[in-house]
Amino acid sequence: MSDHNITDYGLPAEIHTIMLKPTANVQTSVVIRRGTFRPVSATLKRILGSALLGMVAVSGAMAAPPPAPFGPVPTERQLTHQAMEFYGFVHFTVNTFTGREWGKGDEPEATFNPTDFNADQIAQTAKMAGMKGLIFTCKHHDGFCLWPSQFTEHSIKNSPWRNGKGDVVRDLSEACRRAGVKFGVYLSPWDRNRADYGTPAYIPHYRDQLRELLTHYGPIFEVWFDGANGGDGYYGGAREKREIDRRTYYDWPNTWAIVRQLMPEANMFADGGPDVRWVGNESGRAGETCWATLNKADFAPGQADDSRLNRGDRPGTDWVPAECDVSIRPGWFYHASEDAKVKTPRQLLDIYYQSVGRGACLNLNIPPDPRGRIADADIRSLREFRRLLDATFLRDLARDAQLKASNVRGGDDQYGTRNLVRHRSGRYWATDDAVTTPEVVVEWPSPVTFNVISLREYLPLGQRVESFAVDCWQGGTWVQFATGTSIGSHRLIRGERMTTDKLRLRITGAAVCPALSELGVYAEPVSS
Ligand code: FUL
Repeated sequence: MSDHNITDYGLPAEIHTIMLKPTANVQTSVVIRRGTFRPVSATLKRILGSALLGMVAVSGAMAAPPPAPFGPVPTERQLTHQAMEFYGFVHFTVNTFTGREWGKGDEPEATFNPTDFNADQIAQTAKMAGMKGLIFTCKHHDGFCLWPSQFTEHSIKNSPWRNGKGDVVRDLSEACRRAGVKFGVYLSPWDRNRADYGTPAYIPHYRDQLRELLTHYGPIFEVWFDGANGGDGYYGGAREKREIDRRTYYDWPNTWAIVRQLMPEANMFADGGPDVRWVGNESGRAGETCWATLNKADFAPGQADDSRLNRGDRPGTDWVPAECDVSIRPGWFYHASEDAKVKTPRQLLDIYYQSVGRGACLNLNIPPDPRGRIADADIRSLREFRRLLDATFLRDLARDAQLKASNVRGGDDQYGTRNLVRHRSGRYWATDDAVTTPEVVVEWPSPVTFNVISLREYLPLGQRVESFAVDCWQGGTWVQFATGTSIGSHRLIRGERMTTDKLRLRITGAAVCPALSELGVYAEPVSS
């Protein structure tokens, strides 16, 4: 309900409320401050009348009700997370010094001894690349803790680095805050060092470590639960193979409850969620069709149907969007032998379009070297990748165009096409309930050249669109530029460069009337 105080008619201070037009969910009341009631003159009635009409227009009291949400919808926590789109992983531990990818758990603590650790250099690299957060491997499968955990001796406190007084988790979390980059934690459930791994005694230990990380290092935006679990290891000297029941061993519901209680804003990543799901591969590629919904009861960390995770389930019971985790190098940890195999800016760009551009988040791993810094080769690649992205998305050509839709909900400006280009929070273009296959024509006064289309659905109303097509006006006829299926939080379509003064988005299938918050048109720089 919105109130308008009219105080400039010289009326005394008693308050009367005039209900204007109650609609399904919008009511506007006009509050007039008055003292003694006096009959209102004809002129005043006229003034009041037009003032009220104006206010009705401003307040949106005549607006059509918004579309009803469809299917599962994201939580506030998930919305915030999906909006980040691009963040990074930092894999750093004893493996950085042994050259392994999976430490066995028997590495002496003295193994960890970076020569020139610089948390700011790592956080600033992430910021330069455009990452909105960094997730740190506080403990990988080898069990070595990169913070001085009070629950184990197998940690940094027994390493020579800073005479055992160092704390990488502290340094990196603080450097991230200085850089304006959010901080997240990876705590491997599998611990190849612990003698009690595989027995019930390990679970309280794992939870103690989780509590330490969630209470000592400030806000955590994501907690990453790895599905890699069980197998051979040191296990306190037993040196044997230990299998666990991936579905029941960790008692996940009660482990996750700790995160909810101590860090309610954190999103939890695991194979099938609860908040963010694995995309089913480590190459950074979401499915060409990628739904944000999933039947999450079918999954547990380490028990995953990769192709379903890659694509999502539709219909699906829960909102669990995908995250694409991929390393800038072949391995997750730094190996000098891979210095020449750092992904090129173009490879990173392809990954971006196939992850962020398919409605998933991109979690790109940048592993520090034995100095404790990101190597030059990685920085060079990230810098050029960022430059190419910025050069592409600096200017939305649709902002210079006229956008006309075949239908606008209630014929109402509130749901008009300008919401597709102005990106005002909470605003979107929507159609009447009965219209599920509308189109929008984008027209420029003179031809433009583009090769990237950007679409976003208004996520609080669920994932509604099931297929779409984009056409380009060429030689007096429509030529198809691209077709697609899921849109979700973001869909980027990258094609051949086209020059035109008219473009058309056709929604060719939707479960219910569409609600889109963006239709952007961009051009990659010719040299890229
Ligand atoms: C996997 C792990 O086994 C890898 O070492 C790495 O941490 C990757 C992100 O997840 O499951």
